[in-house]
Amino acid sequence: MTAQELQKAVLRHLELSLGKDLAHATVYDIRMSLTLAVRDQVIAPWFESTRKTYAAQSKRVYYLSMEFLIGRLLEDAVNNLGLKQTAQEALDALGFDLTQVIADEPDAALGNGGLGRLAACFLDSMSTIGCPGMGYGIRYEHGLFRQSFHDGVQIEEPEDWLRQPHGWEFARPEAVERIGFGGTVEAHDGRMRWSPADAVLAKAHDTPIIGWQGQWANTLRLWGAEPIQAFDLEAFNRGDFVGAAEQEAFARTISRVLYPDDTNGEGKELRLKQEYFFTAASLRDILRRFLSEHDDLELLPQKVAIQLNDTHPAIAGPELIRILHDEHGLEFDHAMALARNTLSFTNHTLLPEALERWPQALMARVLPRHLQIIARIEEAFLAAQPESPVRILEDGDVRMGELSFIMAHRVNGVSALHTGLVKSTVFAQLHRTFPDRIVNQTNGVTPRRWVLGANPRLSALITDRIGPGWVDDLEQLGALEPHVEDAGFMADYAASKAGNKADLAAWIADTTGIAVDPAAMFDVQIKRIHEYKRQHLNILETIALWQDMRANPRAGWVPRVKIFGGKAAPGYVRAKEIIRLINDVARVINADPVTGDLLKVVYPANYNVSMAEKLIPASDLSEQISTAGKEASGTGNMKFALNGALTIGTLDGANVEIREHVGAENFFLFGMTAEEVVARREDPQHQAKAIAASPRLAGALKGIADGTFSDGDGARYAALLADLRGHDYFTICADFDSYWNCQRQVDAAFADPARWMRMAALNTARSGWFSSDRTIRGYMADVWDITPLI
Ligand code: 26V
Repeated sequence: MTAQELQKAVLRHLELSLGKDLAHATVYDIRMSLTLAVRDQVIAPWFESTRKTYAAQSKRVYYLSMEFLIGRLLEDAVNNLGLKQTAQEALDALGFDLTQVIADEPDAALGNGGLGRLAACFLDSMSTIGCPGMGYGIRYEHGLFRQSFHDGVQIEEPEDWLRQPHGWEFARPEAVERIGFGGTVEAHDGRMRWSPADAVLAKAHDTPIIGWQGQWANTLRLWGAEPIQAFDLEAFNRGDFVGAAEQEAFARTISRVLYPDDTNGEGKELRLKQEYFFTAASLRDILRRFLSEHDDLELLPQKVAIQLNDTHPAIAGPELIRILHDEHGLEFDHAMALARNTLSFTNHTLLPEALERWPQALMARVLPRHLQIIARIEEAFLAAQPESPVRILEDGDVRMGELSFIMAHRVNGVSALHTGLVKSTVFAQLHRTFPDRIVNQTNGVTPRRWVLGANPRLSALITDRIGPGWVDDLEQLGALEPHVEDAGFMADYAASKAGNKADLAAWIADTTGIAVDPAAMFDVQIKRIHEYKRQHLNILETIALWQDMRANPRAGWVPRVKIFGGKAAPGYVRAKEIIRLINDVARVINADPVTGDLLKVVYPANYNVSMAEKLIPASDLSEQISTAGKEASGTGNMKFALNGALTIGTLDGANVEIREHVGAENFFLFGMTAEEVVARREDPQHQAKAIAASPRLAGALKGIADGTFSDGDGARYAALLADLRGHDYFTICADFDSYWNCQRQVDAAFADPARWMRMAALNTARSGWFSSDRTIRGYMADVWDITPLI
C-alpha cells in the first residue's frame, strides 16, 4: 500500500465512517479514520487464517484470561503491517503528525499488571508464529483505575476507555450466550438438570490481532454482559422506572469494572460471577465451533487446547464436565478425563493471599451444580489416590488451585525458580502424585512492541548492523555481540540511549515540572506497588544516599534520577503509605539546593503500558529487587535488559535466567537467596540486628521517623516504620547493606561510560531468548501439542 492509497483510505473513512470534512477534522477524527483504514488491511489475512485453520482441521488454542493488558493497538498494527513510514507520509500530507495521532488512542487497561500484560504479549506471539487460537476475556467497561496524587496520596478515579468508540473491535450481536446463575438442581431421567434463577447474555466483541508482517491474525474475543430483556416495560408503564431497569443494571454490573486488586483472593460474589460468566460463554463458543467441525466428543483433546491463565477461569473444569456429563450424557469419569486432557493451567504467584478460595456456601448459591461436580471431582481423585492428603473442599472453602491442578493435564510455572518452588511448596503433594504434570515455561515479551515499537532508535541501529530478521527471531540479536568491539557501533548504541533519555527528560519536565539532567543515571522501578517488590527498599536507599551526599556534596557522586511508576490496589494500605513516602521524599530532595542535580526523584502518576513504552528505552538501571522467592517471574525485567538497561536485582523469578544469559559480570546481584530469606526469618531479631549493624539504614529510618519528609509529622509513617523495625517479613533491613553496596558498584560502573555501554549492549545482544515467541513455542510443544500453520 502506498502513502497515497492509505491517505485516500483515511479520507474515505473520515467522510463515510466519521462523517467529517477534513477542514474540521480533529486528532481524534484522524486517529479513528487511520484506525479503520489500517483495520481494513487486517481483514484479508484474518479471514485467510480462519480458512486455513478450517482447511487443515487444525487443533486450536484458547487462552482464557480475566485480564488482557493490551495498551494501544494502532502502532502495533501499523508496525506489524509494515505501514509505519507509509502512515507517517499519508498523515504529513494531511497536516497531522503520526506520533501525536498514535498517542491519542486510550490505553486498553483491562488488566492489573504482569499476568494481563503477559496475555497480551502471548496474543501477539501466537499471531506471529501462526498458532491458530483465540484469546477469551471480559470487555470491562472500565479498566484499571486512573491514578493521581493529591499531596502525594494516591487517588483513584474510574477509567473510561470506551467513552470513545473502540475502533478495533467488531461487535457480534449474533454471537450471544445465555449464562445462568443460582437456582436449583434436579434429577431428570437419571441426569442432573440445573435450572438457573437468573441469567444474562454474554455478547461477543472481536478484535483481530495481526502478527508480524501480516502473515496471520487471531482473534481476541471479549464478552460484554447484557440483560436478556432490555427493560421491564410493564414496570416502566406503572411508573416504576428504577424497577424497570433492575435487570439491566444487574447484567451490566458483571462486565462493568476490572477488579483492581491483584493480591486479595478473598471471596467477592461479583468476581465469582465474572469468572463464571466469561468462562462459561467461552466454553460454549469453543464447543459450538468444535461441533461444527467434528461430531465426536472423543476428539475434543485432539482438537482443542484450553489454557487457564491462573485460577480465575478454573470453573472451566466443572463447567466442561457439566456440559459433557449432564448435557451430552457422557459417564462422569469419562467426561472428567476428556476435560482434563483439554485443559492446562498456569500458576503466576505463590503469595498465599492471592490463591483463590471460594466459600462453599457462596458457590452453592451462585453455582449449585458446579459445587456438586467439584465434590465428585474430589471423590474421583481420592478414589484413585486414597493416600493423598490433598483436598479441594476444605475449611468450608473451594480451593481453586487444587481444583485447577487436578483438572489440568499440564500445570506450569513462569520461570525456572518459580516452577521449582511450585513443585516444592504450593503443589508439593500433588507433584508427588503427578510428577510429570508440572512443567516450566519461562515468560517472555513481544519484541514487536517492546523493542521495535517502543525503541525505534535502537531498532534502526540493530537492523542496520544485522538486518531485520531479529524482529521475529530474537535470538539473532546474538549477532550483535561482535559489534561490541566496534567503536562505531558503540558510539551509535550510546547515541540511541542518549536520544531516548533526552526525549524522556523533556516528557518528565512536561508532565511533572521537574527538570532532570539527561546525563544523569536514569534508575527506574516501574511495576505494581507491593511490599514484596520492595519499592521501600529503593526509597530507603535513596534517603541514605541523599544524607551521604549532603554530608559530603563534593565527594564525586554519580548523578542519579530515581524514577518510580506504579499503582497500589485501592485497599492495600501499606502500599499506599509507600507511595506517599516516595512522593514526600521526592518533594524534599528535589527542592534541596545542596544536592541539586546530583539526585532527583520523579514519580509520574498513572503508570500504564504506554508510559512503560516511554520509560524503558530511556533507562540505564532496572530495579528488580523483590524479596527472593516472591516474584514469580517478572516481565518488565526482560524489557529492560533487551533495551540495554542493566539490572540491579535479587536472585528471584526470571532475574536468575536473565543473569545466566547476559553474564554475571553484566548484572548487579545483591541480597539473600530464597532459601536464605526463609532461614533468616527464623531469627525473630533479624531486622533489629540488621539495623544495629547498619548506621546508614538506621539513619534513613530516623530521617523518616523525625518528620524530615513529612513537614515534621513524625506519626505519618509510624506504622510503616514499626513494621520494618518489628517484623519486616520482606527482609528490607536484612538486604539493605547488600543493596547499598551493590548500588555503589553501579555508580562505579556508570562513572566509566565505555564500560557501562558495553555492558548495556551485551544485555541487548544476549537477551533474545526472552522473546514471548520462544515462550509460545514452548507451550505449543510441551503443553498444547500443536504445530504452527505458517
Ligand atoms: C490474583 C487475583 C486474586 C483475586 C482478585 C484479582 C486477582 C488478580 C490477579 C491475581 C494474580 C496476580 C498474579 C500475577 O499478576 N502474577 C504475575 O504474573 C506475571 C506473569 O507471569 C509474572 O511475571 C509476575 O512475576 C507475577 O507477579
